[in-house]
Amino acid sequence: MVFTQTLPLVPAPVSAVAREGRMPVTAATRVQGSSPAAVQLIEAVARRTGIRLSAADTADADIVLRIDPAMGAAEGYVLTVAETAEIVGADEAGLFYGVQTLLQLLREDESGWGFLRAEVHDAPRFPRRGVMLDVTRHFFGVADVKKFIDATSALKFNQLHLHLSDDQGWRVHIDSWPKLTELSSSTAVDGEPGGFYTKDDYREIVAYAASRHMLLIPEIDLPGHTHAIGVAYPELVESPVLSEAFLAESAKNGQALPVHGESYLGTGVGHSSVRIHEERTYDFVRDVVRELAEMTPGPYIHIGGDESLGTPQADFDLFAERATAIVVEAGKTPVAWHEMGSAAGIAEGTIGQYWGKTTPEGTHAEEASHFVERGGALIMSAADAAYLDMKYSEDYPLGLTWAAIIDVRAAYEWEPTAVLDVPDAAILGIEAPLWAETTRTLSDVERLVFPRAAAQAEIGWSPRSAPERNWESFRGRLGTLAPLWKAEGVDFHPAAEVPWSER
Ligand code: TNX
Repeated sequence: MVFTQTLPLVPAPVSAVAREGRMPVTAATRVQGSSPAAVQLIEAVARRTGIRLSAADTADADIVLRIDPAMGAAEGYVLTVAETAEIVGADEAGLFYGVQTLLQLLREDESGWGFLRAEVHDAPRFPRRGVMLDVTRHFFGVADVKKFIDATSALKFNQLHLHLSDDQGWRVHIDSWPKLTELSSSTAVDGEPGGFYTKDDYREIVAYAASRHMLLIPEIDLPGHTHAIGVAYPELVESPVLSEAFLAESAKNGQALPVHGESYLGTGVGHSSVRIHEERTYDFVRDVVRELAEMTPGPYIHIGGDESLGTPQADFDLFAERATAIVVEAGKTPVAWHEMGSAAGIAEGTIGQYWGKTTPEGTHAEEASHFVERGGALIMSAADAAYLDMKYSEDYPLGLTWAAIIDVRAAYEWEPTAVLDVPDAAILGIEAPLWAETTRTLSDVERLVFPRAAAQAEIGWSPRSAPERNWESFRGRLGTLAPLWKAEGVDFHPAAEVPWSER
């Protein structure tokens, strides 16, 4: 059996050699140091096994964690488990990832708990490995976001993109435009309750993500997906543009049409736009970007740009140029959905997020390539492979189908450098978005995200040439995550393609 020699690790490391036997884990097992990674290890082992390892500040502890900057590769680590265990991180993130790998080696058998013996050398393929959570169509509070961070950072994702504004709601407080949260945050799709993050909530999420080595990327979606802005400030937003397709879709779904200045509870897209030729629009964008930049330590601000279907092309391009320039003036690097690549003068260095298909359609590839021509780079979120909100199967109760039906194998089998005709170096990494039209609870979110996020984690982290980097190996390794998710209370879809293990 091929799986018996394979270590139960996802994402697959650069190299891993299984050794004979296990290192027992008992209450007498001592972990060196009080580093954040050591504390996280002790807490995670306690949650999983009920055994609380002791902290001991001696170099002869049973589990030693240390940083060696000479190791080079950012986020890399070397993990050795024999009589004792050692994790050497290239940096704090590397140490954290070494701990995540060690936790996947923690297994229970007839003799009790132990770490499988192994020697692992590891570092990521791509510097950016992201997940996106849409908190607009349904709102998820701080505790939910923290749990989402825990479960995704354990798969070595290092970027959390929060989609903070859309037609259905505005989800972060902005002091200079207070009506946004006062009037535009209380509802969600189908009239479900909404919500928003205070500035303290937002800072708490940023800090929590950082403690798990995840960088927060806030998105304010512009110039479309802005109906909610018009509920608070009607003068900033055009009247809804209702295309034939939009009317048909709304009728099919039995959803009321959007009305200027009133909350929108449907899921239609492409009907809204801010006023492109009003200076006040840019005062608004400047204030929002400034306040977000002040509370976002990471280098990026996402300015949206998708599906502005009712906005004339020239207006859209003008807006894209001005909005990205505003982000640069605020000292941040703009990120935008690939449509903004239509603007000749988009700010230099803007990062494009490609959400077309694995075989590009229409103008998508051309728009995406323009970011690279302007000195920027790309994040790949191919909708028919990496989208976490697509159904697993036709009859799956959650999710949408417009891009594809994505089973676990389809989520796994795509190559981010093979989609567009750009140099490999222009691909910063991948991002897997979870759009929240159909997810009312965090459990709903988790069942769409897990296990498919693990497939995206492996695509983002593991070398394309790693011996285990194939579906047959992946499905076996993936199945071994079930007991870890159960111990953490993370719901997942037990897809029939995967041989799930009990322990
Ligand atoms: C398209 S992908 C959208 C979102 C929807 C999503 C649903 C993208 C940039 N925009 O507004 O939520 O499809 O899958």
